Amino acid sequence: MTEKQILQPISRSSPEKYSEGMAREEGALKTTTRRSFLTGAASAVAAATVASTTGAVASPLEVQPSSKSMGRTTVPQGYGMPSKYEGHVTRNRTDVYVNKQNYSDWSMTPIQHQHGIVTPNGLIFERHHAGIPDIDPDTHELVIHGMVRQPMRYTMDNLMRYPSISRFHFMECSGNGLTDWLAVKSKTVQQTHGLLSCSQFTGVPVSWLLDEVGLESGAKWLLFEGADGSAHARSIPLDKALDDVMLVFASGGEMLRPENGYPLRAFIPGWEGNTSVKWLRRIKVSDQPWHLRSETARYTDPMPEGKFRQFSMEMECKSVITNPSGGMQMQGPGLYELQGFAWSGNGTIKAVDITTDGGRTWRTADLEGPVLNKCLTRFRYRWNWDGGPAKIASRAVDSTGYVQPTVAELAANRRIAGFVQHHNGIFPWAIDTNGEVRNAIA
Ligand SMILES: Nc1nc2c(c(=O)[nH]1)N[C@H]1C(S)=C(S)[C@@H](COP(=O)(O)O)O[C@H]1N2
Ligand SMILES: [Mo]
Repeated sequence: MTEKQILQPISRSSPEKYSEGMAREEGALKTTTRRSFLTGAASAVAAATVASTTGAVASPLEVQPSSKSMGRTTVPQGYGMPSKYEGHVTRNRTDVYVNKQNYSDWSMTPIQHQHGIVTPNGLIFERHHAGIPDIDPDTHELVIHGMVRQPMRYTMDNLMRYPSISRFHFMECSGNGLTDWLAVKSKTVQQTHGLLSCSQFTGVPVSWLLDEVGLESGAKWLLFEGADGSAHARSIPLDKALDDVMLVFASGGEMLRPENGYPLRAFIPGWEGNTSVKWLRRIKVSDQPWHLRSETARYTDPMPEGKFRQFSMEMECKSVITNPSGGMQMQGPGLYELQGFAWSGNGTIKAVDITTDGGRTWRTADLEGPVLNKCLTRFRYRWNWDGGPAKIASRAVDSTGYVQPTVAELAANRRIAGFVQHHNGIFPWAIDTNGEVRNAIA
């Protein structure tokens, strides 16, 4: 589907009202249609229509058809679905990579359509190496063994009888932004930054179970292994596990979706998504890491001297403007609110700066609470677009003082050829005089 998101300027006469979140003014009955979805060749004509509906309405409010009849009745039992008018909000595969099979695959979160910090469960990006297994929680078990005093086997029933905790965290694949290194650029923010999600995750801190099995002295690393066809596994340092690693069975208030690890996954806050092993079946305790495929052949960073860096697992501070973003269409000069997300695997977001002139000058954006540890933080910035060519970007700073680097700064510390992991560079969108927004990464 080729849809264009139309961005309406905020009425110039009432910017201060807008800041109170207003969509309607008393008396004049102004409506601010901030966006509308249009297809193909009709877009130019339709865009003009959208523009003309903004502003003062001459006639009094009419009774609309939905008020003249009874609505649909509630089904006695069923799972609620989004409005049929939201059908364009979907997870999508990449637009520039041609995947030759469906087993090692991924789909991306439409972050340009995400309101607030929580990604709906049906829109959490998917990344799997051997398809999505269908696991029955009644037969699924987790084993903890290795350098422990008492190896244990847990059913899902056992695990869910433990006290649990719920935490808001982001999850990002270390390959997020990998197409930005390619010659062919992705168009939308979904495709440049959509290997990213955020939810409230519920589960049991792994430290409680480790306490129960009893660690032997010298224990330093944990193996997490999945029950999927790839038997995906990662080595996690014990320090991290004891700090904040969770065994998660729910996100966004319900049990995990099959694609996200149902019925049980590891959740390693702030670290590359690959470490959060889904369909978790085994934890083994050892005194050293395993140097698995995802720690040697993959998920390593090429360094300038020709070596590869292993175990670079924290997702460093990053941000991106989601509105406006690639593929959207600005509707003429005026006041716009730039919005986006910032996040850091090393703490909270301290500040986000915005440039609208390609990095010459920077100004501070507003952060919207809650600002949580290792969690998406929303930023907003009001900008008066004069209709000229512009280059907009965001730059985040986290609680450690780390500043999101430019692509040039990143490149100076990495060997670019083949470099696909851990791209947290400042990301620019270009706005043309005709209002088109496009990927402007060099
Ligand atoms: N068992 C298993 N766990 C896995 C994977 C996998 O293929 N198998 N993929 C990993 C990768 S690369 C990422 S980015 C995250 C993605 O989690 P999500 O699909 O819930 O977004 O899961 C990780 N855990
Ligand atoms: Mo990943």
